[in-house]
Amino acid sequence: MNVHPILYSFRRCPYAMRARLALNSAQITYEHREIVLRDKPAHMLEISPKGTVPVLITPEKKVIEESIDIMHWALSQNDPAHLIPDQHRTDIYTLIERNDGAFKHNLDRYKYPNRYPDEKLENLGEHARDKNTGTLRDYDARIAQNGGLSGEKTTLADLAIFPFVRQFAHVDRDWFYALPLPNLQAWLKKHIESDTFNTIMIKFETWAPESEKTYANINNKNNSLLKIDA
Ligand SMILES: N[C@@H](CCC(=O)N[C@@H](CS)C(=O)NCC(=O)O)C(=O)O
Repeated sequence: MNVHPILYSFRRCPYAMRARLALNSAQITYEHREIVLRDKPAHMLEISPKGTVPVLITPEKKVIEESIDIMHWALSQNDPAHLIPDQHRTDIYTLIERNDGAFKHNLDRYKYPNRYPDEKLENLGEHARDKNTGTLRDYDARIAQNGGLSGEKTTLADLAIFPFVRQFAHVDRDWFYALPLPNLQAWLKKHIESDTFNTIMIKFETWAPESEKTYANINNKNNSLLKIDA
C-alpha cells in the first residue's frame, strides 16, 4: 500500500497552492505529481473527470478533488499551527466563500478580460479590478486591527486566500502597491516571502507515469530530487 498521499498539482494555480500550504502546515510528506493544464494525465482524469487541480489521493485511496477539502483532510491528520480556531470558524468560512465566489470571479475578468467577450462591458478588466478593491480594503482593516484576516494568528483563511491576492497583485504590481492599503501589502509580502511559501513553490518536472517518484514535505529543501526555484 502506498503510505503517502499523492497530489496532482500545478505550480502556479492558487487552489493548488492552498492545498500545498495545508499539507506543508500539517507536515505531511506526499508524492507530488506536477501537471500541465493543457495535457492532463490520463490517470488524473480517470480518478477525477472534472479535470481541475489540485486532486489528492489519500493513503486509503480516497480521492479528494476540491482544494478546501484537501486542506481539511490535511489538517484532520495534523494541525500543529491550529489553523481553525473555534472562535473564528464562521468568519473564516465566510471569508473563503467570498474569495472563491465574487473575488475570484472578478480576478478572472481582471486578469483575462478578453476571455469574456459576451459580457460586453467596456473596460471589463478595470471594472472587475475595482470591484475587488472593496474586499481588499476590508482585508486591510482586518489586518490593521488583528494582525491576520481572522484574528491575530495565521488561520485557514490567510492560507486559503493569500494565493489569490498574490495573483491579483501580480496583474499590475505598480497599481497594487500604490493602493493606500499598507497592512494588506505587508501581509501579502510576509506570506510570499515566508519559508513555507518558498518551499511549496519549489519547481518539479512535469509528471509522467514512468517518472521517478518525487516527494514533497517541509524538508523539501534538503531533498536532492527536487530543484529549488532560482
Ligand atoms: N473548486 C476547485 C477549483 C480548482 C481549479 O479551478 N483549478 C484550475 C487551475 S487554477 C484548473 O484546474 N482548471 C482546469 C483547467 O484550466 O483546465 C478547487 O477548489 O479545487
